[in-house]
Amino acid sequence: MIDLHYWPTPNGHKITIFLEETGLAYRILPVDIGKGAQFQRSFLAISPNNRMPAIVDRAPSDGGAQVSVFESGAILLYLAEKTGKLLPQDLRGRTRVLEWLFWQVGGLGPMAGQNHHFRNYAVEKIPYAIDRYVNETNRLYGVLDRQLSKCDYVAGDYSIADIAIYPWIVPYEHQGQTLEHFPNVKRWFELVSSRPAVERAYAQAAPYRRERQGFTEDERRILFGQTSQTVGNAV
Ligand SMILES: N[C@@H](CCC(=O)N[C@@H](CS)C(=O)NCC(=O)O)C(=O)O
Repeated sequence: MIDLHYWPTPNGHKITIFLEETGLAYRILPVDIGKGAQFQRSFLAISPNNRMPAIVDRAPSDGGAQVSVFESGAILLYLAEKTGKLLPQDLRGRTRVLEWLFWQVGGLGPMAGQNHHFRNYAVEKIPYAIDRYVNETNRLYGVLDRQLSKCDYVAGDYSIADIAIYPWIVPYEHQGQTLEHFPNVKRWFELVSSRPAVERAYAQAAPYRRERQGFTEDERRILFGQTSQTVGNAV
């Protein structure tokens, strides 16, 4: 049984997709990031970056004490190694998947995240910041499109690379992008969207979704107002 500390955001969806694809038993422990649950001491003990997702594996493959993992890329890698699924074992196949996994966690995720922030969430609309992140997201979509012109999935067969990237393409309209400009991304996006496990993973989000758009003042302070001094006293 895997404990998944989760909230329905792109980084959270990565892990439910993996778990649904592989059938590993799991339970969701919600981390309401708008209420500051990510700063609770018990959560910081397993996720020192005060971000979700994080997992606790109570039955690790070495038979030892439970293992906790934070950072979505590290979690996907850990679970792929635990199950022997969705990550090739040969040197070249594995390296290719890891390249695109790291491309997502180091590039697409942070850039699209800042794009969401400045384009959609910031009270003050700063044209330079919006252009910078919309353009950089656009460049990254172009990189992905070129890669997907060579293969059905990002790194050969369907893998943790696709699982990491897909949830960051789902909100493409919020990133000021259109898939019509990226035909290979569009084809791949439709292919991944139609996977039953992906549909089941997104269905897990339903109980935690809120109707209201935008953030309250408290949520803005909790999500966008932290410094090194406030973490741990944020709630
Ligand atoms: N690099 C981290 C990013 C995780 C992350 O940013 N999680 C966000 C939600 S998508 C979060 O927990 N935000 C809470 C906050 O900003 O306080 C990963 O890939 O796991």
